[in-house]
Amino acid sequence: MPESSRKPVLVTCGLPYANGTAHIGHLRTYIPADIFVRSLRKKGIEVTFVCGSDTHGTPIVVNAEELGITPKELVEMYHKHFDETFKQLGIYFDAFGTTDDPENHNRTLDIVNKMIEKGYVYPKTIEIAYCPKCNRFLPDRYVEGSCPYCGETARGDECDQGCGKHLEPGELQNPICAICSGPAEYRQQEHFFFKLSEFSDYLMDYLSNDLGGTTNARNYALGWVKQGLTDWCITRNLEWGIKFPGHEDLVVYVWVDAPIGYIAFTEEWAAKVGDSWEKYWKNDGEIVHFIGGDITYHHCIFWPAMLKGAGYSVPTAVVASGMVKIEDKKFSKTRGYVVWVGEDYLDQGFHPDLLRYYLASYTSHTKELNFSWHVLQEKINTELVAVLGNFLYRTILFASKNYGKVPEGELEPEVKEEIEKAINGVKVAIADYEFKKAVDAAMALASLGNSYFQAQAPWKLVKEDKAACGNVLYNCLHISKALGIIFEPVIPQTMERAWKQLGQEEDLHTVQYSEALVPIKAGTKLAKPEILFTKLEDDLIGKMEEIANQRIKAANAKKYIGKGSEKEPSKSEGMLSAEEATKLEKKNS
Ligand code: B3M
Ligand code: ZN
Repeated sequence: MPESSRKPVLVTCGLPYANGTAHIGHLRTYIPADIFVRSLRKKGIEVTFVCGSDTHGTPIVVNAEELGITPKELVEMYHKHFDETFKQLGIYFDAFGTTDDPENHNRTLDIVNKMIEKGYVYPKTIEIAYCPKCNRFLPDRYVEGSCPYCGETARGDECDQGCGKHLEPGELQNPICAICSGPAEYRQQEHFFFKLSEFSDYLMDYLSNDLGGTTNARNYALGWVKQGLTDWCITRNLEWGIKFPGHEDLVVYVWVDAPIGYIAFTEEWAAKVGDSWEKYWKNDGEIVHFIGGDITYHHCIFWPAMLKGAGYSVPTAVVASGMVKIEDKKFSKTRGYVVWVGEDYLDQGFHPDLLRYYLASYTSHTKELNFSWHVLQEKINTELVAVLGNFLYRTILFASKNYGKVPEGELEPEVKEEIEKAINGVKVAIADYEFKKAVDAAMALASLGNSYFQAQAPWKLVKEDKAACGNVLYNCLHISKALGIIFEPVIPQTMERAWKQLGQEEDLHTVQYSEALVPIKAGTKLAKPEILFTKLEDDLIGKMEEIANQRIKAANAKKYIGKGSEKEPSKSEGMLSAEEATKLEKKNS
């Protein structure tokens, strides 16, 4: 079956919480997703790529309260930030909405009502943490205590410091109010539950036989189903959110309406371009979710059960990325082990493609990825500068100096074979979510180009036999064209520059892989050659390391001062105590 007859594919990325700025941890999911989308398009497959801001739930309300603004104001600010940042990085969503959009309110109500109609939702009186001093119920992040499973410090809905289990309201032991730090008590209240336990057999079958994506996601999820699923409390006592039908005092739990955002954003896209959202969510189009590994439970258990229960299509694949480390230390915003996309990277003048390249090529998608300025320097200088950039520049420079255009020539069979090998390597690897393997396959072609150029020594040949030399350059230029196409998904902006230098007029972003085998046209006028990648110098990397060290020191000092002080932790600095903040950071990372 030709690839282009594959069904349309909807690709989504885990929604960023609109309560903080973008960091490298976010990009570990979004950049590979963008590469995947670009690669599908290069295969001629119809793709829709959607994402949006996650705007509900306690993470948003807590942060807005700390800043003294409304949740709406908070999410508007960060939504704009994420939208702009993604574009700067070359990540273009077909729709980037928010979970507070009317489309999401409506779709959530529809799904919740369907689940109710089908008898999958029931009321139950449970114990909810309540702070008598603050006079309020304490959902999720508003309450801390110890995990009933492993004993670690945990928050209301998740054992975030220990075993990672999702916690239901009332499960947390020794609850403490996260606002006033006073002891909380449990009070009885009626809430609504989704009969997740009824989906065990369905999920077992779905996870074992139907769900594609990375094996880490599938295996974790199967393990949880085998342990036994308990029903899921889907309502919360909050003002901000999507009201639970018929109960003005309750909203749905954020993990109900957040993934429904994927559908709402597909609807937003469909309305904008006059297409159908149902082809993905009601029919048999593919649905591929890119997520961070820490939200596998929500995407492989809750989400397919909800969709199945409400009569919607379920995901075809869940692709879960590994965690990010910073300079070999566990990622932590509060401890300073973080790289902010704006202030630490783009604002310092680093090109977005360098980071895209790093994230795609450092290691396999499901493994832990370490970011280090030193490694960035080494990878850029020895791979992008010395191999890919060097080959493209020397080829275009030599050809334009000596011929001014693509000279006459014929593609040598071995060269053609190598190009085919590279295209196939890239296509297969990306289809398997093996982004590093794809980059390796593409880079092997650039290496081959360099060896070929070196072995043919055109700088000598040009003096002896200009036509033979022209043939060598013809082959090099054709390899360059192929490189532009196969590297475009990874480093789109830079490859577009190379593409123009090669005198190519078509839009590189819509050019398909098959074009990489179409011989470059002799006589095509070459544009002015320009260096594509410049070396990252020691000074710059030293400066970045210094900034990172200062941040870690400052974070440590803050912790020290916090501990020594007798006063309540100041609420001006993000308003949270160091401990609360660490937990929030962890969730947001
Ligand atoms: N907003 C972020 C996270 O927990 C969360 C993702 C929602 S995806 C539907 O990683
Ligand atoms: Zn635990």
